[in-house]
Amino acid sequence: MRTVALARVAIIMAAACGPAPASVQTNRTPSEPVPEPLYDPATDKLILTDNFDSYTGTVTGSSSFVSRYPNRRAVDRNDVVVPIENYVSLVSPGRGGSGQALRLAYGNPAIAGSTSTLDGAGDIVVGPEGRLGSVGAWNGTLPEVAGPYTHFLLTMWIRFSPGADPSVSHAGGVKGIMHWYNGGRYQHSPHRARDYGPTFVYPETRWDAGPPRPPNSYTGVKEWQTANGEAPRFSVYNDGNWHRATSEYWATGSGHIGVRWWLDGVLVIDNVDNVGDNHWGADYVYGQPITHWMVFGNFVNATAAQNNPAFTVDFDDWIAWTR
Ligand SMILES: [Ca+2]
Repeated sequence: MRTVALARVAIIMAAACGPAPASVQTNRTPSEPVPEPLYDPATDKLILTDNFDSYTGTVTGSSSFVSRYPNRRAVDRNDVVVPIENYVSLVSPGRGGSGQALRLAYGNPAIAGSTSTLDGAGDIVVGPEGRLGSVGAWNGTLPEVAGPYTHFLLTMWIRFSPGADPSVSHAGGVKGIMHWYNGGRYQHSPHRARDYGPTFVYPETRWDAGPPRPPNSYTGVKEWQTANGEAPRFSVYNDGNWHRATSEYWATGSGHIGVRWWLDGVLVIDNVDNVGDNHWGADYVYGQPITHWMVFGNFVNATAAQNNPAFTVDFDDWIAWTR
């Protein structure tokens, strides 16, 4: 997994999934931004919610993080698999000034520009893999709905160490929020890569929702909802404050297809029922329903991990649902 570069993943995924449907019905005016969805217990079906407050430790105590999230992976900067607690911790207070949050440490603190003193990983993968396949599998009390999900909504709060940048040492950055399906994933990655011409690297890191996804001016499709029609700059979100990320996926069987993504309540991308024809060569086609998510992925190789300034990324209050 680690050696597969972003662009390569995109090409493989595009080839495997085939062309997107030419068009799907919509009753929405394209110029009208869709408001950020909020979980409604009266009408929605909760998949999972977690505030990380009750855990006694990453791996220790009567209620450890790994007892709830048994499928995980941590790899050091030399590509060696290590115990997850080397790079994953619970920090207090969490969002809102109380409780706990989950902290992932990346990169090399010896590199200039580090925004964390923690020894950092080359790869961390944590999340509810294998926990969403049957009703009650999460903690036995939630009204969990078994996946995979053709309509999947996920909100999480994310905080980066101030000035964090996963894409200093390599344009590929890290994989970011990974929405997994059978055999692959839809990624929301911080990176600088462009797999289309004429310039192949952004001068600054972007937070993409694609593999990578070109500006609207290149695709001819209004997917990015940002003012310039491009992936948002990562520098807006690496200020040390909590930011809210909400993604909505539609895939196969629901009558709709595509992704929406809101950052701090602002719609940054929307291609639901308007995914285009992928003439630019590499994009997701949303043909597979979501099984689970994982964060926050890996650098493209050990050299990139070793040479990237250290940073941390925290997570709190994630909630997933379908409707
Ligand atoms: Ca919390």
